[in-house]
Amino acid sequence: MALTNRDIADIFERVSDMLEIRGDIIHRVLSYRRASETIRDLPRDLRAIAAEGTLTELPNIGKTLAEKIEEMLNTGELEFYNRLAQEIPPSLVDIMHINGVGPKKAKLFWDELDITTVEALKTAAEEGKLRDLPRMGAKSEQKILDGIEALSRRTGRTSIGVALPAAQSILDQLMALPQAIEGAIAGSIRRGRPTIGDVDLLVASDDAAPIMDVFVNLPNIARVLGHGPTKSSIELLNGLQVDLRVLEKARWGTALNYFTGSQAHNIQMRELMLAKGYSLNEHALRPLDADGNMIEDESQYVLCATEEAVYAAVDLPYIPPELREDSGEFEAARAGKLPNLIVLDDLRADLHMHTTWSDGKLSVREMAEAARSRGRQYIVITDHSHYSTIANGLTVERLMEQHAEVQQVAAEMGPDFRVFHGIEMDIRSDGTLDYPDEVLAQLDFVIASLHFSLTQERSVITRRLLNAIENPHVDLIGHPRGQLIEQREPADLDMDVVFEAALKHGTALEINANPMRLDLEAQYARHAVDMGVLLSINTDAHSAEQMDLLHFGVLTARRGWVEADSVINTWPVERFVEWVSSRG
Ligand code: DGT
Ligand code: CA
Ligand code: CA
Ligand code: ZN
Repeated sequence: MALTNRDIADIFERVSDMLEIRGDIIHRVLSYRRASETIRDLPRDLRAIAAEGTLTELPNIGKTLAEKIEEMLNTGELEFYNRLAQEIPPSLVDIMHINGVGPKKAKLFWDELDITTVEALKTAAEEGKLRDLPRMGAKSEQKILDGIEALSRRTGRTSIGVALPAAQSILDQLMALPQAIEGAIAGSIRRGRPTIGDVDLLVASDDAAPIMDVFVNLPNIARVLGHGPTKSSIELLNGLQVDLRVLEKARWGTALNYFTGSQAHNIQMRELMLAKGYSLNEHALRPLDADGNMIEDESQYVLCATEEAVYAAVDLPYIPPELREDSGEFEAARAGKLPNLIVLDDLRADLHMHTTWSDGKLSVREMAEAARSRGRQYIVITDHSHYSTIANGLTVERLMEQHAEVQQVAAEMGPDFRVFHGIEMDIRSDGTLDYPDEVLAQLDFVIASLHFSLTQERSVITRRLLNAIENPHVDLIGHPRGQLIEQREPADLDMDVVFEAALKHGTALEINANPMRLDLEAQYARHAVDMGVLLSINTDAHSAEQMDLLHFGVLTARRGWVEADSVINTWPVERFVEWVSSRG
């Protein structure tokens, strides 16, 4: 089978990892890794670029790598990789991806114990064979077992940050066709799950064929997986599968409801329908006779053009998609207690962003202008504190210099767009805060975040976070659990204790809207607001484009049953100012 962009990116990534294990110079290791990243994010098919002869114009692709890409496109293989695999077992790469194991340890296990697979490493760790190796011990042996456990929890699903824009772009192209009447992204994206298995698109039309034809002939897709009259599937260059179903408008409600799911929600819907004397599938409500058998007369089928009609058939109000997980939404709907979910327009402010003073791309003024042009009414500039040296964190001295600049920009922006000065302060590994109280007292708003030593044990890291929550100057905890979706496990915090403390001290907790983070995740956000804890949804933007990610935070909040009033940056600026001034 012909190799796709994703296959080629995967091969380069493996080559890079294998070279690193072999101990090649870092420059060579990185050249393959960067090429892999370039290819993975490429919006166009490599085959087309190769045909134009412009491979070397891509970032991070020189002559040698371009030749290797052509070799793979032409032969489906890479001779260099095959030779390398004779020398370094490719399965060592999986070992290197265990949290806490790098290339050196992978090589150590291979050299000393002939371990080449994760399975063999697990057995060796369980049998206590790793602890006596150089630079190892019982504790690091246990960490490796934890790391293997964490690795097995990774699912290979795609971030919603990648899947949603891809789905929207395809849907937009289909909706531009005259035959398309209505369209929607269904499935897990519509429910706002942080990760996506595959994309489910629905289009209503009386003439499916031209829509299907455009779909399977979209430019820059990896392959067509199926092409039928009402359902087709394609695979995108990044490996994501997209299913499209085309159906008549009269059945839109039942189809959209069914394909939005979740499966657990659908099962409950079917039960409710049965109690009403209907069998429900993705097409229609089909009446049952007195013995509970389906009546085969199609003229008696009930078609629903809207989802509202589907819910009305079981005497329920419309249930928003983000709640459809069979986690209490039916009870709430029956009791008339569905939440009035927050919407993007409720957010008046963004309270977490970075500038060139630390690791951001734009100046204070440019970030302010970018936020204003996106309709925000106020922002807080929150660069990193000193402890984050890799992010060019601010010493107290530089913080004070920045203060002058923020005030200048604030003055120039006028009264209708307020710019406040804050900080994203590190909670150091030893649990102390990165600035003394008298410095914090001078800032308009203080975020405290954990960035380092996230694998500390539960009691230690929980205590660390409490130090920040309990400090009267700290207003918000940034990305509280420290997770990176599909990449880094959250810290092992005792969240009940965290919520109790946040409630007691009135400290808000963030829903970081960056789709790599989505932290707090929905189930934690729901628990927090249930207890009365305040939240804040922020982009943590390091560039203007990242300010457009706010809606992912809103989706996450909606999945967490969050209403606008619990979120401090929905408040008018006067109320926000009053709240921060009432604190330390
Ligand atoms: P994903 O793709 O893993 O991120 O999650 P979903 O929820 O998008 O799941 P998917 O794509 O397999 O199916 C889309 C929707 O179709 C799903 O949410 C509910 C519905 N569905 C699929 N298979 C079944 C099934 O076997 N039973 C029921 N009741 N519903 C199903
Ligand atoms: Ca899906
Ligand atoms: Ca699907
Ligand atoms: Zn941060």
